[in-house]
Amino acid sequence: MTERVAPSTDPSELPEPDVAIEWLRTMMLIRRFEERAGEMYAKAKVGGFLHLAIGEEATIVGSTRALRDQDYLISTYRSHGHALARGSDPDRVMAELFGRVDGLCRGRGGSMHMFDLEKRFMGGYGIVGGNLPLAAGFALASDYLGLDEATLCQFGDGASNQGTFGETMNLAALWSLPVVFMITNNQFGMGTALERHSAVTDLLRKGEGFGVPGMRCDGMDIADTYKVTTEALKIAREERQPVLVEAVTYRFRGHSMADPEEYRTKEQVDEWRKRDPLAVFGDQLVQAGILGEDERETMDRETVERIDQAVAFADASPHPSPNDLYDDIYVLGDQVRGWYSVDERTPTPHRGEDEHGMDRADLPQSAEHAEASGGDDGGGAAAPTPTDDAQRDED
Ligand SMILES: Cc1ncc(C[n+]2csc(CCOP(=O)(O)OP(=O)(O)O)c2C)c(N)n1
Ligand SMILES: [Mg+2]
Repeated sequence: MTERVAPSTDPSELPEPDVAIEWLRTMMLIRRFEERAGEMYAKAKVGGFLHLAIGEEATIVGSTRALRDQDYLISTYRSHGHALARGSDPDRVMAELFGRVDGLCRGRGGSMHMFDLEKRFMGGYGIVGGNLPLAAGFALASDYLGLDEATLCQFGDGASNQGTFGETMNLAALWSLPVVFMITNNQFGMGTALERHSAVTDLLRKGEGFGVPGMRCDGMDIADTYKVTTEALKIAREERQPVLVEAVTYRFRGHSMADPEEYRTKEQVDEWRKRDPLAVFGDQLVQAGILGEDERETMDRETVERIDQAVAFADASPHPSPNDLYDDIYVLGDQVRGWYSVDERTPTPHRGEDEHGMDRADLPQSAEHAEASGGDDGGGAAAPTPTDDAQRDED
């Protein structure tokens, strides 16, 4: 049996038994899901890329359990676990990996683009650092509408070097947005170790110069992650002060399924595996008398069966029809009104894409154009017209 390191949280700080068991069950669900996803990828059931978060379960579950239902969560391409932790149906998450119509995004997103608006899980983004400005946008919307919601934005240690990081920290602090930024510091950006990609390796300090204070949690310890994220969300929500949390964790698998892992030693991986969040937290619950060893095994067996069901569901779901290829690409005129919206679907560039540089007089006069350029929608501020845009270009 692998040697295990004791958790940093004192047993007296464990949550109520039913809460603790739910945390463990969710971490198990993510672990077993991820393992099976890797197998399905090897069997070519899953296309594209596949990034597993095995080892990072305590960071995912500890932080998301600090959220309220109405709060927003946004993460990266390593996000199957985030969808599951937020309560998305495992059947539909697996079907999304398989690219099937019953997938969370009807098979259009795949592994990197999970999205579940109902659960306020806003993705799933492939562009490193691309989710930070979006998170600030959600927080701005909540703030503007006077709603008591907060946003949790998770991204990697590598993403903290992106330009979007500084830009977003600045505006979030300037506009007092209710957002918590969490760096999932798993020690690597692809094959580059933290000390080789970031001049500042105390990542919690990277927001300070922008007015965003930092906190750190043990991302291998679910109770500590929960505690620190709860505190950060309270500050963001009540004091309108964005916070940066560094969750120190590790991924046990390669960056993606295509990673030969030549940049780290087996010894280092083994050292971190002693801190496996599922094993350590499970042990702690058994020692505290919250869970029997047999119950723990039963939970695991039930989890494996649940994943069997998800795979069967995904396999039985049809592939999307080629006829649907152009669905959900354009914003149609009857969905969002504006001069940019389109009113028909074609496989060729829509005429709307050519309208930016046209003189107003030459524009086709559809209902959408009439409304947006000062028509009778009574909606207050008029949408920008191509003429406005042309004017701005000249500036
Ligand atoms: C803008 C951008 N640059 C480069 C990449 C290629 N890329 C994909 S993942 C990755 C590493 C990111 O590391 P980190 O932010 O630490 O996240 P982790 O993969 O460790 O979860 C890179 C460079 C990308 N997807 N987007
Ligand atoms: Mg990383």
